[in-house]
Amino acid sequence: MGFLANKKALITGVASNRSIAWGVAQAMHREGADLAFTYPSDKLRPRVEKLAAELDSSLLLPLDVGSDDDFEQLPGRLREHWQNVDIVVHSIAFAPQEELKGSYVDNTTRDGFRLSQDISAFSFVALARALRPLLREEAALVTMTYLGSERALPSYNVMGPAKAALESSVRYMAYDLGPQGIRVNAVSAGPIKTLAAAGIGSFRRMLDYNARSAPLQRNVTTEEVGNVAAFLCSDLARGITGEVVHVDSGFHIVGLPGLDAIEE
Ligand code: NAD
Ligand code: 0WE
Repeated sequence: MGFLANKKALITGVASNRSIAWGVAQAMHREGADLAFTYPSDKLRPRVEKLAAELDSSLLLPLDVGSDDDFEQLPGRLREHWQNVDIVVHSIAFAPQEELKGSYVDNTTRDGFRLSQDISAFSFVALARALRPLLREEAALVTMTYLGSERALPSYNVMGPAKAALESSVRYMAYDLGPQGIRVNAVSAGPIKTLAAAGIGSFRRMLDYNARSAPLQRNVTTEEVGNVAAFLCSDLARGITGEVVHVDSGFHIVGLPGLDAIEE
């Protein structure tokens, strides 16, 4: 029996079979969880529906995290099918494409800053609040973050402060929900070529630099990220909350990469 047997997991952020959320869903399904999925628009529903079916799920709920109305309706819609939820996966980020290039100081607008904080950081606490009445005792929430919250990197720009806010929010959510036995954690994934990475200039070069510099000398997969997210949401991780676990081949611990790696 899998380590998530008899658990019910709500998964956000599946856009394709390359999505990190898809890796998480696969791992959770493998470990015995029942899955429900959210989709951000009617246009994207069929894609999510098809993928959900591959993991024996037909429970689909609309959720554009920019919509207060969707958040208000989410618990009622979920309750039509499930009495409660054990696991919530948040795997959503957005910033305007024009702000993910060039100078952070010159290119960051008030609207872009607000939007990235709203969709990428506020949405996690909003999701927790909306689902709070359905959360089982000992429920677990997990979100996806990136090293750009802790370090300055080229082009990540306005997403850096958004991920910093998300990680801080993880700690405040853990602090707040801990007394009820509810845990909140984040996985800081290394770079992976997903749709959210598709539009980024020189992403290929970033992937190569990461692979060459990291102790494991390779990039991570959505399967590896998914396994850690599944672990964090399982009873195996009962003692872990408010944590940010790096799944990045060790890239974040390196001070200076092996000189062979950067001089090749
Ligand atoms: P992805 O494009 O597959 O997933 C991003 C998801 O965000 C999509 O499913 C999209 O529908 C959803 N989304 C955007 N705006 C939304 C809205 N208003 N309402 C609801 N959903 C919305 O890309 P991904 O790389 O799997 O990204 C998932 C998460 O992983 C993000 O938080 C991202 O920051 C994080 N992450 C990605 C990487 C990477 O290199 N790919 C690394 C570390 C962390
Ligand atoms: O968090 C992310 C991606 C976030 C993201 C990506 C996009 C592209 C399309 C947020 N908003 C948008 N908006 C769009 O219009 N990652 C960790 C992947 C990523 O994105 C980068 C990276 C890495 C790594 C952007 C610049 C530099 C590195």
